[in-house]
Parts: sequence; structure tokens; C-alpha cells
Amino acid sequence: MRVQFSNSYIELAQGDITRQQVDAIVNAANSALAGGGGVDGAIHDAAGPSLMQETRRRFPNGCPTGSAVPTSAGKLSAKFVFHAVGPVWRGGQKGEPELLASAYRRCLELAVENQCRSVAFPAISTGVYGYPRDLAAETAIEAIREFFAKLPPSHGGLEVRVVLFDAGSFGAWARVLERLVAPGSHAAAR
Ligand code: AR6
Repeated sequence: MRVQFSNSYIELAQGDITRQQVDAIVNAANSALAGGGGVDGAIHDAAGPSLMQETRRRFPNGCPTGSAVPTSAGKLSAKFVFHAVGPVWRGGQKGEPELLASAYRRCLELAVENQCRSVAFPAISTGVYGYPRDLAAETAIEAIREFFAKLPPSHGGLEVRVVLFDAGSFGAWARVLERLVAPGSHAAAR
């Protein structure tokens, strides 16, 4: 599923984020940037040890929740990995939506700063961190859309691909994206 917002796109894909041909891959990291399981483990495995070496050297103090830091991408075909730290879900009243939106936004800022045209995101916080899938999709898509709306006209646009690991997550995100694409928003879904 692919939706256009002026000259930018949100695309949903099902699969493994480490296989994506994009300029930057987003990792769902922890604030110590210490590595872990889930998508973090998969990205470090595929990229090789240089990814952790660079992360430790450049960001010894980690990264705050709601933000992201860039490294090169080791053996991955992408040019960059953006290590984003989403919030742990604690019931929704502890600033989780703002922190999740801010993690997405910071990655998109890093994409623009590093001249990336295409970025692949996982569904940040929806695994070990327990963020409800539909709520995460809604917050993420809104944050991406708001970012697109603020891009200067001189920017040629971004290709944002959200890579969902399983069919259930893909279906949930597709339903949310369809619902949020209001008629008249100049968005075309196919
Ligand atoms: N490609 C795409 N998505 C994936 C992949 C993959 N290869 N593997 C898992 N997912 P999680 P979080 C999905 O737990 O909730 C780590 O230990 C997965 O199905 O990876 O942000 C970190 O070090 C889920 O939908 O990240 C942190 O400590 C989504 O990616 C902590 O987990 C995110 O699940 C971060 O937790």
C-alpha cells in the first residue's frame, strides 16, 4: 500500500527491514544503544560488528527516549542506520504518544540532514516495549504526515517505507492508513 502526500510517499510493506533497498534504515533501539533482540538484533546481525563499534564510540551516553542518532550501516545496503528510541508503553498517560512521534520526527530530520530520499522504519515500540499496534500506527502516520507538510517546496520529497514483520501488523497499519487518508487530502491510495 502506497499513499502520496504532495511529492512524498508513505508505503507499507511486509517483510524484514534488513532486506530493504533504501538510503536509511531505522532501528528500534534502547536508550543505552546496547543492542538487544527483535529488530535491533536483526539489524546488528545483518550489519556486522562495525555497527556496534561505531555506536559505542560515537554515542557512549546512548540516546534519550524520543530521539535518534545516525551511524553508517556496516554490511547493510543502506547508507545509514538511524537508531531511534521509542517509549515503553506504560498505559498511555506518560507521554508515550509525544515520545513516539518525536522518535519518528527525529529520524525524518536526520534523513533530510543526510540527503536521504528513502527511509525504512520498523513499527517502533510495538514489540518488547508493548505499545498497542493500532495506536502506534496512528501516531506514527500522523507524525510522518505532519513532517511531510513542513518540508520546504524546494525539497524533492521523501519515500518513507514502514516495514511490518507479520501479516497482522501489516493489516492493522493498512487499516489505520486508509482511515487517516481523508478524501480531499490530495492523497491517492493504491
Ligand atoms: N524487520 C522488521 N520488523 C521487525 C523485525 C525485522 N527483522 N524484527 C522484529 N520486527 P522490537 P521495541 C518488529 O521488540 O518494541 C530491543 O531489544 C516486531 O515484530 O524489536 O521498540 C531493543 O534493544 C515489532 O513489531 O522493538 C530495545 O531494548 C517491531 O519490530 C527494545 O527491543 C518492534 O519490536 C525495543 O523494543
